[in-house]
Amino acid sequence: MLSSTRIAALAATLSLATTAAIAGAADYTFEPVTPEMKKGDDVILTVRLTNKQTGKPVADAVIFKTRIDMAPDGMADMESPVAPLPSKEPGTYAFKTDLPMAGRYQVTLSAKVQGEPETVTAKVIVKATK
Ligand SMILES: [Cu+2]
Repeated sequence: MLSSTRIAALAATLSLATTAAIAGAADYTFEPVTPEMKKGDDVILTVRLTNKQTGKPVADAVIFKTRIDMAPDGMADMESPVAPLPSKEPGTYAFKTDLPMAGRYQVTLSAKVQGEPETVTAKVIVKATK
C-alpha cells in the first residue's frame, strides 16, 4: 500500500516530468559575459546561453540572426556590424563588433538550440564606456 507521502512524492515527480515535456524557448536565457566594455572598433562581445531549468550553459546552439544597435539610447538605426567568432568556452558565443560611441547597445539574437523545436530569441543589453 502506498503511503500518502509516497503518493505526494509520485505526484510531484509526475508534474515535474510534465513541465519538462512542455519546456520551450522561454527556458533559455542569453546574458552578456561582460556587461560593460570600452567603446571602440573590433570589440569582442560574448554572451552566455543558459538553460534556466538546469542552470547549465548550453553549447552547440546555432545563432542564425544577430543585430546590434543603440535602441536603448534612442538610436535604433545606429546599427553595428557583427561577425561571429569561435567560442572559447562551451555555452558562450562571441562576436566581433564596433561600439563607436559610449552608451547602451542592444544585442538581438535568434538561435536554434539542440533538442528544442522553438527558436530562442533574446535581447541583451551591454554598455560601452568612454
Ligand atoms: Cu549612438
